[in-house]
Amino acid sequence: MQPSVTYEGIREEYPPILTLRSDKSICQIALHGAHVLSFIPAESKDLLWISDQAHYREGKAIRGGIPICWPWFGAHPSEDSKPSHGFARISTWEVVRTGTEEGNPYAVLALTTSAETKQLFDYDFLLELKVVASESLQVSLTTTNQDTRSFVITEALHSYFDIADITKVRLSGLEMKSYIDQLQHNHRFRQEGPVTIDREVDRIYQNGDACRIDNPLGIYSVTPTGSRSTVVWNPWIDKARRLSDFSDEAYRRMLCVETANIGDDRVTIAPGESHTIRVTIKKEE
Ligand code: TA6
Repeated sequence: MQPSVTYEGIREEYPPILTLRSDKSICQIALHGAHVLSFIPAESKDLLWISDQAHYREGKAIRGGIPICWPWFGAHPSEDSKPSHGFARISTWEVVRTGTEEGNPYAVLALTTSAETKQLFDYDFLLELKVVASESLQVSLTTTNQDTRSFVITEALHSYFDIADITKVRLSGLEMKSYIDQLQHNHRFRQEGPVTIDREVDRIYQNGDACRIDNPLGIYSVTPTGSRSTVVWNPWIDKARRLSDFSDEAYRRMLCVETANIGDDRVTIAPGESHTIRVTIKKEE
């Protein structure tokens, strides 16, 4: 099979999507939010989870896959009226180029300053997402400051993984790392041993190292570059029920391990400078 990059819609009302296809994997990306929807290595199931109640419309983030949180993570620091997790994931991006690199299909999408973005983030910027699909999935988000003033961002590649049964997951690689527990008044703790999940978890770890998600579907590696924070989130029963795009039992199937720069790890970018955060996802077994 020749590696290819093609446009194809998967649902009538769905924004256009790109499909990166080779004999190693298939990856789909929606232009809405430059949102990686799926990554299916050969002879495997999708490593990413998408809600069967996801919204596919303007102004809404798609629940699942890899939403891009930019230029802020979580609630806006001072203006509640601004969209949670920033505006990158609810904007329509442009396809800049596609092709193959060492036999692997890739796509580069871009979002840049507009009147709408200036309302929310009063700086000139260029944001580029590069996705390369091989046996692994490499997602790189590059911010370039096109303004005359420095600006500060927080960011995340907010990856949702399909792990089949949350009660049978062990997340390793965060041992002895400190973390902020967003469910315990942002108090700091230190991780003892692998992370297992038996309740709502929403933690920001001080971490730039690779993690491994050992689950009933296999072992997934999540390797960050240019990232010093890792967020681990599962909404569990009550929060999942409060989310309109989450079926009640869906919390059992998913786990977020997010490659980020948040809080003390925020990034200051000087005029003309660029910064890249990257995650490489692979099914190891
Ligand atoms: O994953 C970390 C987090 O900030 C959680 O607190 C939860 O809110 C999640 O992101 C999803 O946020 P969203 O705005 O997509 O519902």
